[in-house]
Amino acid sequence: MPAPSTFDPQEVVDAQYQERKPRPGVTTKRAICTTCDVMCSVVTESKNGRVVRVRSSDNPIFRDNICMKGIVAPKGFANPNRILHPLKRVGERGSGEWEQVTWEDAFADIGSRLQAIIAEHGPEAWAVSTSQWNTGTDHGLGRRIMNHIGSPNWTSGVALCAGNTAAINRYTYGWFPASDYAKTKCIVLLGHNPSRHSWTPVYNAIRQAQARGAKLIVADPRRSSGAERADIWLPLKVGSDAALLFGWLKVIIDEELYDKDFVENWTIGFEELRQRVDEYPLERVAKLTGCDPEMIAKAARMYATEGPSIIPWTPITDMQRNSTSAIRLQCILRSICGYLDVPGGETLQGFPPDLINESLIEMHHVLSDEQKAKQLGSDKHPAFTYRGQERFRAPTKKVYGQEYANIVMGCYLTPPSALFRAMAGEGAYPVKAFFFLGNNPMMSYPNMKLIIKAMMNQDLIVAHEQFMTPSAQLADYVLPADSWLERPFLLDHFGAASLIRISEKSMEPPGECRSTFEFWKGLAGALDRQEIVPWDTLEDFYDYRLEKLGVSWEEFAATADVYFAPPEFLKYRKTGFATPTGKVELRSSSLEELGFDPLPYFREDPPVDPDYPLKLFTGVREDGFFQTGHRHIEEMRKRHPEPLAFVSPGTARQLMIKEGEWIEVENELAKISMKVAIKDAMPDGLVRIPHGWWKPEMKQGAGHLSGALEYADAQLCRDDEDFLDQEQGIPHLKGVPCRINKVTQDGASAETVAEVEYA
Ligand SMILES: Nc1nc2c(c(=O)[nH]1)N[C@H]1C(S)=C(S)[C@@H](COP(=O)(O)OP(=O)(O)OC[C@H]3O[C@@H](n4cnc5c(=O)[nH]c(N)nc54)[C@H](O)[C@@H]3O)O[C@H]1N2
Ligand SMILES: Nc1nc2c(c(=O)[nH]1)N[C@H]1C(S)=C(S)[C@@H](COP(=O)(O)OP(=O)(O)OC[C@H]3O[C@@H](n4cnc5c(=O)[nH]c(N)nc54)[C@H](O)[C@@H]3O)O[C@H]1N2
Ligand code: SF4
Ligand SMILES: [Mo]
Repeated sequence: MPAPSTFDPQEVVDAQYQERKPRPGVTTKRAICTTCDVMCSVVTESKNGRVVRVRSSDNPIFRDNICMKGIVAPKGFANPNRILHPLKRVGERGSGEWEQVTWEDAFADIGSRLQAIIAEHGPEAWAVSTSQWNTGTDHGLGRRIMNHIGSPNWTSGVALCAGNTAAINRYTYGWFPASDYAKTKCIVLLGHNPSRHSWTPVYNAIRQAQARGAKLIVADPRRSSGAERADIWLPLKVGSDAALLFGWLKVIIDEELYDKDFVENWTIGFEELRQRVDEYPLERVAKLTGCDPEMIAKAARMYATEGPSIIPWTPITDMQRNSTSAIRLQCILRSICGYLDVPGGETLQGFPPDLINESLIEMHHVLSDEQKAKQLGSDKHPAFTYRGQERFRAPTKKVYGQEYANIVMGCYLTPPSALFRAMAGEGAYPVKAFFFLGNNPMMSYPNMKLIIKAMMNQDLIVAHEQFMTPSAQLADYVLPADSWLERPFLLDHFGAASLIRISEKSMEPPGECRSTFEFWKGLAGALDRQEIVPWDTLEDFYDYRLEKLGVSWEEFAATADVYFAPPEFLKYRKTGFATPTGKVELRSSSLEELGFDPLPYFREDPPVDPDYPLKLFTGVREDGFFQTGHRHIEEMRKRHPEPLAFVSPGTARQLMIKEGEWIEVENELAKISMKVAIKDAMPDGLVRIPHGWWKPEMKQGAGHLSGALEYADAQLCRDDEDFLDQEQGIPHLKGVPCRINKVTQDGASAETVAEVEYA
């Protein structure tokens, strides 16, 4: 996810501040924490060559941006579980037996095995999955190698977190906007619930905006901490965001609260949109969302009249059956209310202008059309694949200066489920080599059992990891990765905005841990294609990226906390929008060409299955962990010793389950174990499942996977068509039918109470 610009960049540059004097014997460095994807600017303090402390930045703009995960990071990376040497599997896949090898031997073997797979099955049989913020120094190099070798099959966690939003935003106005928290007058949070230890800078920005009088509207089925602070809380039914936004549009259009000039001059399809919106009178929306129609109308009026308003990117609508429509509706609201590219609204910034951007580094033009057409999933669910994004090439060149814009890395992705099906032998062609870097694929994509099957069916699996995750346990090679304390880093805000920030290297990597840059450089060498990654070191590569500015990395890092080119507002008046028509496409010509409804719509849930009468959503972040990580850190585990499933007091009563009791949460795919936590904030009938649970202390290897088979929510996440967004093929994680089983003393599941109660 892109670190949002929650501050006014000019203020950062203008800020006069003194760096705190280091204590004797202590070296300080300015760094960027990439323990989570919001990427705070922090300061590290080292003694005797090791980082002993992470504290917040001296720069007043960033000063409060730090959370417990950042503070504990040095301890987490120094944990004895850290993988320090390359490991090669011995015995069966998943046997849990490894031998230590050298990087050179590992790459020699990986290179020749990958070449053999490509010779037999074609380059498309090689797939890669990563998450950019973790890998940090990838910078598009993995993609660059794949494009040269000829494989389109790259996927990432960003397929269901921000990357897909970026790709879908292009269908309406050609770019992914950054929300201007610093000047906005009204903030709308669709679920999204930043808090003191979850996305701290965004939390701080929201609090600051509220302190200067900005309004806050929160739509959340749960009475979240954000809902408690909101001016309006809409307690909608889980998964019904798109319906709610139709309600807002109905009010805004009927009451003529939109920006008529903008609509007339800069949009196409308003009349058709109006007709579609008329299908959603407030009474219907109230039924679909469970919200009071008056409150829906009040919130819509607040958004339209108190502006400039922002609807910041929310991961919640990235993970719904109606994701494409829900995202498009947000884009449409921003547009017709006149909030696009204005201060306090949503700014369309383009590439960082003074940097060789990652889309250029990726070199998508070298991948042939024939290979692009082979991208898995692009037939059924093309929205963020090469096929779907093809029609933005020419307009993007016109407006932003180049054809390929892999904004947030989400624009030329393989939909994960299509990839795993092919890996499992159920696709149009075989995929036999799978690499994953900074990613725990088994637990981060839906249908974990399918992914395990897919992994067991591979000829070659390579992981670049810091820890022996359940996914890594099924690899042939686990290669040790460095951390953000141990490498320099140039952050370009995922190619979507004009900010650049820097991170100095604070200490040497332990053991034989290497950066992602070194990983890809090594692989290019092993494939006899050294010329694809011609730079000797990461610093040389950064020198190249900074060429336009005429400074070296060393000079740049020594002087710049933040570098930015001031965004130009209302630029579209000169250039038009980067869509095929040059206008904001309320009715999307591109979606229509792909065979989809060109207007947003709301697909209702399948009828309730009496066997699975409850609904679950996965998510709500735990303070001490990032996603599936950090379960090995003692201090953090003390805070969250076990996975907790949250239910309302009413639901607990009905199911006769008690606080702290172990239960099973079950659906058609699997059952997982959780402890009950009863919370007033939960609505009846909804179960909140924490994401990403496994226990590093439990037995490793196939059949065990360190407890992932027992606890991981990904087992319950469905990827059949009813539970996929039609345009993107991403899963519905917000409202999956399930039931709760009581567990008897000896651990066997008892008669399901849910059945008795709800039948
Ligand atoms: N069921 C379900 N699925 C989800 C979600 C959900 O809520 N429920 N959330 C989704 C969201 S929002 C996201 S962002 C994705 C995230 O999905 P992933 O990208 O898979 O994120 P993590 O689970 O944090 O796994 C990252 C791995 O990278 C490793 N790592 C950390 N730093 C480095 C590094 O510097 N180099 C290397 N090589 N490795 C490193 C960590 O040890 C960790 O194992 O998951 C998505 N999937
Ligand atoms: N400590 C910590 N912080 C993190 C992370 C972490 O793992 N740990 N992960 C980071 C990442 S990658 C991400 S993407 C963000 C995610 O962070 P958020 O965007 O805040 O997402 P969640 O915390 O999963 O859920 C937020 C809210 O969505 C509500 N919700 C659930 N279903 C629906 C729905 O259908 N509609 C609506 N409107 N609301 C719904 C929930 O009740 C919850 O209050 O957090 C980031 N911050
Ligand atoms: S919020 Fe915490 S974990 Fe995320 S970047 Fe900031 S300090 Fe690091
Ligand atoms: Mo995320």
